[in-house]
Amino acid sequence: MKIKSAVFTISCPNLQSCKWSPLPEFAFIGRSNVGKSSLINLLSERNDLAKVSNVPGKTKLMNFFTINNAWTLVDLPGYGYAHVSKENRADFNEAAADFIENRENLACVFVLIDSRLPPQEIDIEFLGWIAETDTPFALIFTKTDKQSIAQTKTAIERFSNNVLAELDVQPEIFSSSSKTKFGRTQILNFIEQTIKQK
Ligand SMILES: Nc1nc2c(ncn2[C@@H]2O[C@H](COP(=O)(O)OP(=O)(O)OP(=O)(O)O)[C@@H](O)[C@H]2O)c(=O)[nH]1
Ligand SMILES: [Mg+2]
Repeated sequence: MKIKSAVFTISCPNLQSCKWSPLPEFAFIGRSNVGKSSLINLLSERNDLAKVSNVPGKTKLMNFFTINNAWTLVDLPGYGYAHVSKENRADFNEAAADFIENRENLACVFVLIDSRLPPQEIDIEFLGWIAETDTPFALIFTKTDKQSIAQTKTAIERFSNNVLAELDVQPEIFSSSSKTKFGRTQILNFIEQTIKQK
């Protein structure tokens, strides 16, 4: 897919303030600092579309970017630094949870996992939660440039055997590096296919 245009449209603190849109939306969520904003910049081929930072918790609002006037990337706040919700959902941003459960035109949520770490409790909890919603989701193992291909493969296998095996739904799995651009084409192809199936 060629990216002809990538435009920031709106930031929303909650679902109610998100404008209705006919365009399919693809959202990115994961632990703070996992690389959500960097991946959005990689996919859109824009270095500074989404704000990247070394300070975890940089993205606090839900940020919307319209691509090719045809679909939307949504940068969701990272979990792991948010407060625990009152309804005892997993420990992640309540607005993001509401968005994932109730946004009508949400086509897919990409859950980002740091490929260098053993399965993290908060990721396990989040996946357990999202698998119980009707929302389609896929996984992206990030920062693959920081280790060997074999190490990433082992990490994904370990995650699949220990975490995904427990879920009723089996998500697509991608890996990525915003430094080497690895994974960009596969993720964009998946987005393109998902839009066609709508
Ligand atoms: N080497 C490497 N560094 C990365 C990669 N992706 C992100 N980073 C770095 O990781 C840090 C966090 O990246 P962000 O994209 O801001 O992470 P985020 O998930 O949006 O973080 P929050 O908005 O705080 O939740 C930055 O210093 C990035 O440069 C990657 O693929 N490879
Ligand atoms: Mg961010």
